[in-house]
Amino acid sequence: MTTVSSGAGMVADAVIPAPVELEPGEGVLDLVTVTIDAPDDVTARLAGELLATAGASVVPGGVLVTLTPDPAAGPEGSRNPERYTLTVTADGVTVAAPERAGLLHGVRTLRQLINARRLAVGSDEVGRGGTGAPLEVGAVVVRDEPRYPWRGLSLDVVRHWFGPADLRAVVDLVGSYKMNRLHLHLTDDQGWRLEIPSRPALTEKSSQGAVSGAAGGFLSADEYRELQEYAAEREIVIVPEIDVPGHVNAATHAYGELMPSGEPTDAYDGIEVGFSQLHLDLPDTEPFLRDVFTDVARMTLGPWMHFGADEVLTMQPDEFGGFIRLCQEIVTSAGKTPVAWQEAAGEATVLVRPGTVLQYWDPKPDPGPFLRAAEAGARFVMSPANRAYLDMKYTPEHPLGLAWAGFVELRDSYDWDPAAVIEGLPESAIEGVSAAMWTETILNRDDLFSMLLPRLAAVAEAAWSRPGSKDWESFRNRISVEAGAWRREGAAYHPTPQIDW
Ligand code: TNX
Repeated sequence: MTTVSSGAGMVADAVIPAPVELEPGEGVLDLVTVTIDAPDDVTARLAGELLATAGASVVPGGVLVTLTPDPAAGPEGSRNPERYTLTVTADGVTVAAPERAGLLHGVRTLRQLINARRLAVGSDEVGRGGTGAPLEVGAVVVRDEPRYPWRGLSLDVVRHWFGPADLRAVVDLVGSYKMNRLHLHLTDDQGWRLEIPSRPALTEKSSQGAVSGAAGGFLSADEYRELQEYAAEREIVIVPEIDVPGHVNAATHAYGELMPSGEPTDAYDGIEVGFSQLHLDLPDTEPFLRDVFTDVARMTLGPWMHFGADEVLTMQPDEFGGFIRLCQEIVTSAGKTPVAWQEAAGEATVLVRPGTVLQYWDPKPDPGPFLRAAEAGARFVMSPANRAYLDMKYTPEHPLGLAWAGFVELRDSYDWDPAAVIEGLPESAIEGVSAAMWTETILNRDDLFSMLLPRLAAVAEAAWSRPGSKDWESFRNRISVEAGAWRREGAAYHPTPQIDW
């Protein structure tokens, strides 16, 4: 970040992910009370809610916070659709952006500036907001834009079930770090978590289980729509994943005709992977895939549909290739852009169509298949497990999480460049970055948040900020400031010794 330093104190140490440019000015503004002027009511309400979480009261006659459409906003010469400029002067606040996403990003930045000030005046703790101290934010101009368009979290709601209220909390969290995709892993061996109107048995027979006998659940079509609308208001797109042709025991438990024996498989509540599969040559397989993907496409507001393709350990390459081609055809015919795990690149033969998004998770010594896939027009979302799998334990002693990809401390999630993950991959093939949270050992919202925080903020910075703007020591400070907001909101986080809390 370009910081022209003056007397702005904590300002430069508040914003996560690090902005492109932050220029402190002269004077301060007290933001205890604010009045929001926005292009529409929904944006005004959201901006008000965000600033209220930092401790500002939204009232008539407060300091004016003006959100204004402006194509000239952002870093000089930027054409990035999410760019914004936040200007704080002694007279008021303006957020300018060409699109609504940028307006929200500017307010998110302002939320962090106020939060930093709130911490400094000692009104950090719950119930101590009424100290009467001013919330003085120093004058500043922030000009900002993201490095990558896809900045997300992939969340497994199968191994343990997280319902609409938890998912809305996750949407809010993701949004607060300017992330804009929430990918939901909705099906796996242990359960099926989305109502499919043409195939009701999927949720009737396979939604109630989870790992180790935990309670399951599913999103009804209405709940799924409401969640997507909630996310869309915050400029976050929900990406649904129906995982095939492996990880399908919930499907084969509901529909025996998907098995060569014609018999449904038993319910499964363990945590092994790679044992279940569909069969390309069975007559009921393709109709099943068409029904499911067509329904999900119809129910989905966003442009993407993820069809899984990971860890099919029991299948020959020919059959696997047939599935990858078929799924891309079905998803594309249903009007969506296919997304799949890296295995869909293909090994010897390229399997991907131009435009298909591959999610890279298992760092491989041979980049060949991925470079060939990129040449064929595949796009990449980077989720390298040793950096971005936030279900990995922080340390060997950590009570939650798995360890197959190693231990992932905060600094591991922070210190990496998405453009350097696959050697030789052109930067232009990178769509973005996604953290991932698998939930084999994650039982409830506190478990979930304590694994996400603080590491999600580190991955968000890897996705938003260019290497020249990033700095570990600065990030350590900014995290300790941001933690004031987590404490006030009662969000669980892991107090890693890497931070001076
Ligand atoms: C691998 S990586 C999986 C998941 C597990 C996860 C646990 C990938 C696409 N699949 O099935 O839950 O490891 O970390």
